Amino acid sequence: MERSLQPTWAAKRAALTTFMTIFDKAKKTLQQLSVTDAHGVESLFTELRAAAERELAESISRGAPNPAQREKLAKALRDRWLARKGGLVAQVDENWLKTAGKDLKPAVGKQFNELRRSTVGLEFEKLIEAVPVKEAPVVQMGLPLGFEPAHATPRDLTLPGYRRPLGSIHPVIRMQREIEDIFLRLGFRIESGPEIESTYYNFDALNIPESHPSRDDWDTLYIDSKTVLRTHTSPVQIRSMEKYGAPLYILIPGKCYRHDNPDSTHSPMFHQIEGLAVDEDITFADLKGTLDFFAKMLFGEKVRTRFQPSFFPFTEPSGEVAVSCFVCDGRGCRVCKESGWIELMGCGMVHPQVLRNGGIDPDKYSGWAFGLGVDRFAMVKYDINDIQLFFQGDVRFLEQF
Ligand code: FA5
Repeated sequence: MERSLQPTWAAKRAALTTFMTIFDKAKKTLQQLSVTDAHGVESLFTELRAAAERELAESISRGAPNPAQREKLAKALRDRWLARKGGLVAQVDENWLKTAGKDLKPAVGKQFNELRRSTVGLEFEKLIEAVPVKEAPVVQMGLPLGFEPAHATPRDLTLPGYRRPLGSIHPVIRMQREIEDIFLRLGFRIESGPEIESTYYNFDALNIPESHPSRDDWDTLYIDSKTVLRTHTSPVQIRSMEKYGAPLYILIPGKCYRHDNPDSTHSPMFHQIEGLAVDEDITFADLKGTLDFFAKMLFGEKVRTRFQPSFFPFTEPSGEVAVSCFVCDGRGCRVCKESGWIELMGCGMVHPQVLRNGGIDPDKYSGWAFGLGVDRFAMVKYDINDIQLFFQGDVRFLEQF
């Protein structure tokens, strides 16, 4: 069938709304805007929230030349968005929420509540608190935006704009992603679990008895006698076994908390990554092979791994893995503290009772697990001598990554 070259009525309307500002759209009903589904509603509100955030951020970044001007600016901004009559939020209430059909009402209502929450910062008192009073800088060719006196000199459009510097990925998260990428290539999936955890998942299900020192108040941050800030990512082993059963190949990154005094290698909040593989015929050789491959991918082909016996209540046998120093190749240097080796992580074969606690039959399946400290990995990889630097938010440190 030949298609007409004349645009349809709906196409004309869609083209028109494309060129409307979000403030024009707030004056129309959803029907007039041809918004017929929840996705369209969400886009509209996202655009409006972004406009509110932008106006707030611009006012804060420009500031006002004196307290009286700040009051004027705060009042104008508040009225523009929050005035009961004619404010943008009120317009949205009238035109989008009240006129929405039955099928769209829940989506519009939800988005409207979110809009109200995100415009709280535009209340008068909040604006007075947030907008700084800044001395007007002396400029030769005119005044920057926001500093015009009443007898405004024409703006100098050749002045540089306000540049907002781009952020970068935090070094701990960068490290975490690098580790995740290696295991994702091996077919592992990423899992997560709650940071506020029950003592059952954090301790009991992992075979950690009442008498174990890690359960002491001195080591663990308790919310109440049965709830803790998780001390490791291992509880997600049990949660995932319960949820998915076997076979299971997962990587579990996340924040952990311990009653540790901050020093150069300890932080009360830190990051771990747990690895867990459960399948038929899994042996210690699989564990060794996988972790050796992992170390070579992360630190370079030349490194060697060393496995030494250790103890964790939830693995049997258990081990500590070290890697030959990737800086000095094992000869001894500052990075490996002259030992030639860098301690990497704890690991072992999943204890049969732990498999059972996760609902998996240990006569049919076996598994291995490891747990490593991401912050300590980042310290080694980026040669950082104090873990506290990661959490102080000092831009001079963070912008190096
Ligand atoms: C565990 O937490 C075990 N769940 C690891 C495990 C998982 C073993 C699976 C076997 C099988 P550990 O307490 O050693 O183990 O902690 C693991 C790593 O977390 C440490 O090697 C260290 O890198 C890091 N870590 C522990 N406490 C802190 C802290 N306060 N600050 C920074 N990193 C820490």
